[in-house]
Amino acid sequence: MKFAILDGKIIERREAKVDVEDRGYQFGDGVYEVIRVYNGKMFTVTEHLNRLVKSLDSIGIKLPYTMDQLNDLLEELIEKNKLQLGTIYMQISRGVAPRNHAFPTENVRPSLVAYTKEVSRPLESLKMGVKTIVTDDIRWLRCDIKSLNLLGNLLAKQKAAEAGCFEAIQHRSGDVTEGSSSNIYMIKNGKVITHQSDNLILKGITKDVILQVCERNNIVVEERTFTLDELIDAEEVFLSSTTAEVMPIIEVDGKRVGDALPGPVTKLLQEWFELEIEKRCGALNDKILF
Ligand code: PSZ
Repeated sequence: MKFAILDGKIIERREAKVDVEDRGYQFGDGVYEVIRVYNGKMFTVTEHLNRLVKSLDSIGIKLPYTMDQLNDLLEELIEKNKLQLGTIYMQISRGVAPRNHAFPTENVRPSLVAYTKEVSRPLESLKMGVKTIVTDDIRWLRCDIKSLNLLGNLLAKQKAAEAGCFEAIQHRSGDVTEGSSSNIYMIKNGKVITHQSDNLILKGITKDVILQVCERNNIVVEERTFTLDELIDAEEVFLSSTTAEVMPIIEVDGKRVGDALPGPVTKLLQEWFELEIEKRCGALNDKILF
């Protein structure tokens, strides 16, 4: 039997249902997080919970639980679901109220939902790299909020899927922002270059870990805007996310990156990232075979 969290309680997964007037369901009026679990332990959970609170603050939802309570609930959920390798999906909406664009005035309790999923590491793709397409970034101007509103991201990802690609790299007038569900990086003269964490991208937790690892290993990082032309011309390209980790990109819009194999800097970052997982969550059974 599987379990889920519904409004602060752990209940059977199939009993976890929300009201049709939940504002998350009607408006996407809420925020979410996806947390990776390795060896039954949450990776960078504090960073994810901090980002959750930041997202909530920016749309005026007060979290009805302390960080410690949330952390304990999530740990209990992992235990009850016997999750070793997978993800936790957690979302908070403004709550249930009669449909009205303006926020409810009476005290409405935000809805919290969380559940787990078994997800293996994408080892084959991590070793061989993935293909991508390029598409217009048609999203709103607060992509720093991890909002439930994902239509722009979904349309981009669907375009990638239809092209047989792993990810869609989005751009605004030729400036690369981020993937539909990932951050994007290029390597130029051995330097790691990625979009600055402003309102146009989500500040990835994986990105944070990668930048820390770069700093410790004296890899120069430039956080700046870069163009599609620079990207196509780069020595190496990769993306990052909670589940994709450090994922080499070998093709952009049908054009090969370098010699269409994961590059040396990307591979180093992958090795260091695995070490970081092991440091925080213990030894991994299956690793990327370099
Ligand atoms: O399972 C999946 O496919 C996941 S889990 C998290 C993501 C995808 N993506 C998060 C994300 C995102 O949605 C956007 C628009 N930009 C960047 C990221 C990377 O954020 P982190 O590293 O925190 O997962």
